[in-house]
Amino acid sequence: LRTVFSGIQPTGIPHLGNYLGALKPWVQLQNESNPRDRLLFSIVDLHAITVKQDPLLLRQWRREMFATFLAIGLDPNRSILFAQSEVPQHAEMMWLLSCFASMGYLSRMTQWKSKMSLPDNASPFDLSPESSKKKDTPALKLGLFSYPVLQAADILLYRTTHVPVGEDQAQHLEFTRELAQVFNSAYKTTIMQTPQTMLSPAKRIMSLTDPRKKMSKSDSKPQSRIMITDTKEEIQTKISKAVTDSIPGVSYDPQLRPGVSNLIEILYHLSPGNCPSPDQMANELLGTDTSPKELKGLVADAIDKELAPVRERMNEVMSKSEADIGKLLVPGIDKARGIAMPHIMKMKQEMGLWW
Ligand code: AQP
Repeated sequence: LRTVFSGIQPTGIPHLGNYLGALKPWVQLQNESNPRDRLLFSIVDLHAITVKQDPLLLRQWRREMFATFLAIGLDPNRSILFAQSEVPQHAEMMWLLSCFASMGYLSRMTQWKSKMSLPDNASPFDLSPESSKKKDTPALKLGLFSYPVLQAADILLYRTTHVPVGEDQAQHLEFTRELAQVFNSAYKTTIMQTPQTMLSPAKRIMSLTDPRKKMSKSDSKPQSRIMITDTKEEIQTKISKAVTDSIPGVSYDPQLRPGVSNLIEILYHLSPGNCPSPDQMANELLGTDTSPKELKGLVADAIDKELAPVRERMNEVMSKSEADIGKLLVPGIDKARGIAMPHIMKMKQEMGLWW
């Protein structure tokens, strides 16, 4: 039997990358899994506060993210849906694991560097308050630096066997497995389950304005992403302005033609079963006779077809009162705590933290 855990940060309305890379595969997993599998999907709000957040906006985004869960078809009777901050064991587990996390390993992770717009070879030790003042770079916060430890805690807390994520998270999963093994060997135990990564087929949907960067909720340019609540007109406008190139026809070559290839990739993931790969889709269905403009028309229609029902259900859920939405979250919080608590107890016993 499998235990599946995955999370998403409440840092804005999810975009097409989150939808194809995470949310849609979660619903498929839920609908195809053995009824005895355990599925946990979390709004990881403790991760969101590793960068500055406006409290009112964060509150709104948490609510919108939960509405998104329901709108895409996650079922609170089948999946355990909850916000991370409502289950205090995540923070407790993080502390226990922090005592095993290597600073060297964490300094090589890319997330804190990309969130602070630092080069890949940046070192946390160059970012003490004194040196950062000199360089006009904000000081690196412990929470942002240790983000992967919290992510490992999220996963290991439920003895998760499978973690469905996009490619950007693969490095963190590697770290999680390493921490699990370090803990097991330190206490000569098997209490920590080593989880498997389930990479979604839509590994990395790229920004529409800069197709060499991934599509992201926190990109300052709203035109860079399709939000799952965008209207048909908004989808058409954003896709029609998506950066492509001046090479005639369409072909799949992410290095040479990142913009066109990203659009083909999107179309491919929205046309299940039509073609075995984006490459073949470009060669067989599209080819040199299709102009980038025609490709954009096909992509915009496919996105709208996919997102129209999600949009409608999202509006329905958001029209419920705050109290009614809150009530729907309670069973998930209780179930998550019910799994987390005994596991933390066992860990503490292994560690000598009991009377
Ligand atoms: N562009 C993407 N293509 C495919 N999958 C993606 N994911 C994110 N962006 C893409 C997957 O979505 C899940 C949830 O991501 P997250 O909210 O935890 O944070 P993130 O990966 O940092 O995503 P964003 O949208 O870029 O948020 P911000 O801007 O707040 O950092 C993960 O499974 C991720 O792989």
